[in-house]
Amino acid sequence: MKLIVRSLTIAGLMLQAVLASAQNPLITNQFTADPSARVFNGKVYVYPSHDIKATPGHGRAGWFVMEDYHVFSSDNLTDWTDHGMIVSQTLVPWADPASYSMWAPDCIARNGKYYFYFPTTTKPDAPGGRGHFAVGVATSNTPVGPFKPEAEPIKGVVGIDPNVFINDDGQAYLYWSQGNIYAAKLKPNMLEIEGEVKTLGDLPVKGLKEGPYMYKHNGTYYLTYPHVENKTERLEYATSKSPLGPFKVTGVIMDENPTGCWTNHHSIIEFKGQHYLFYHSNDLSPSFDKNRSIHADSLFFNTDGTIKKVVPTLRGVGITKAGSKIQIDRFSDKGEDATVAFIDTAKKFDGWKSTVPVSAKGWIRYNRVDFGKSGTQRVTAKAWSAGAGELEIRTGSPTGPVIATIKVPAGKEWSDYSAPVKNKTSGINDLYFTAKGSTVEVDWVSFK
Ligand code: FUB
Repeated sequence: MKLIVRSLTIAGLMLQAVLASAQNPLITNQFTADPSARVFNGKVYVYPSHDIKATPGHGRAGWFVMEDYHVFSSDNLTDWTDHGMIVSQTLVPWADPASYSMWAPDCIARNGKYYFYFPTTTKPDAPGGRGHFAVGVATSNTPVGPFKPEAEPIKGVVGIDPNVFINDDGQAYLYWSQGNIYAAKLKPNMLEIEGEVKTLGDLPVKGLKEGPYMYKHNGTYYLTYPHVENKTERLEYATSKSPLGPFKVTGVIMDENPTGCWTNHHSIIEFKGQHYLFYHSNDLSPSFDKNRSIHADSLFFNTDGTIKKVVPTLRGVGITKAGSKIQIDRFSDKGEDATVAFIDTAKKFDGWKSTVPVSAKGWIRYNRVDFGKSGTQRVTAKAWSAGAGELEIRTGSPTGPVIATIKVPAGKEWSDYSAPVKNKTSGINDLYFTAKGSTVEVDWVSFK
C-alpha cells in the first residue's frame, strides 16, 4: 500500500492521499462499504460508507458506526486517490450527531452540479417522529466537494440506501429501501420528489431487500438489490421496460459473500468499454462484519441481456505496475498448498502475507503485471524464510520459465531481498511464484 499525503486544506476537510491498489479490497487503510461508483468526466469516483469502530460514547458497540463519508477516484482502476472527508454528521443540520448512522450514499451529476444523497437518523425533535432514517442531499460544483448539505431531508422519504437514476428523457428517479424498495420521480431541482411514492412490489416478499441500484443497459432497466434469500445478502436483479416497473425477478449477480459478511451492497458502471460491479466484503475484519471493505470485479452481460454471475476475487480489476509493491496475497489463482494470512493479526491494516511452500501445489499466480516497454532488470521481495528458501518467479505456468530467483536466507527477520531479472521482461505478464529449498513467506514483490 502506497500512501502519499498530497494536500491539507481548510479545516482538515480535504486530506488527499494516493493509494495504490489494483487489488481487492480497493482501500486498505480504512474501512469502506456500500460503494456507489460513478463515472464523471472520464474518471471513476466511488462514494462508499465509512465504517469505524465504536468507542465509549461514540456509536453502538456491535453495530454499524458511521459518522462521515470520503470519496475516492481513479482514472485507471489501479491508483486510487482518497479526496478526504466530504460530509460528516456534524455538518448536517437535521442529523442526530449521536446516531453515527451515515449509511449507504449515492452521488449523481446534473447540469454541472453534483448531488450527494445520504441516509441518516433525524434529530430527536425532527418532524415525522424521533430518530427515523431520512434521506438528505448535499450539493457541490465538483465530484469531490466541498458538499453543502441542505437544511432539511427530502420530504416524503423515510428509509435508507438512496440511489438516483436519470433516464434518457431527463427524468430523474430516487430509489430507496425500508423493508420494501420504493421509488419516486425527482423534480428537476433534484432536491424534492414529485408525485406519489411507488412501492416496487414485484420483488421477493420473504427476506430483507435493501440497497437498490438502477442500471439501464440496451434499453432494459435493471433494478439490482441485495436480498436475503437464504442466510445472508446476495445481489439479485429484476428487469423491466420502465424505470418504475413492473419488474420481473431475473437472476443473481453475486452469491452470498464467502467470508460470511451478512451485508452486501453494490453499484454497476461501464468504464472504457467494460462493465464493473462494485460491492463489499469484510476482508480487514473477518470476525466483525460491520467493518467492511469495498471491492471491484468485472461484470459481463450475456447476449440475451441476463447478467453473468460475478465471482468475487482478491485480484480485482486493475493492471498492476511492475514497479509498485505487488501484493501477491491478492492472487488471481493458487495451488491448494499456498496460503494467505494477516501479517499481524493485531494490525490488520498492515495487510496480508503469502506462504509459498516447496510443493507442486504451492504456487501463486498473479495476473496482469505491466513491465512497460523497456522492461525491468531487478526484482525485490519483502520476504522471510525459516530455512534457506528461494522464491522463483515464472511466466506462463507454475512450471514455466523462471525469470528471477530471489534467495531468502534462513531464520532472519522480514527483510528486502533482490535478484536480477532475466531477459529484461517487458509488456503485460501473468506471473507465477514458487519456492525451492524451503518455504518462503512474502509480503510484496516489486520490479525495477
Ligand atoms: O452500511 C449500512 C447498511 O448496511 C447499508 O445501508 C445497507 O445497504 C447495508 O449494506
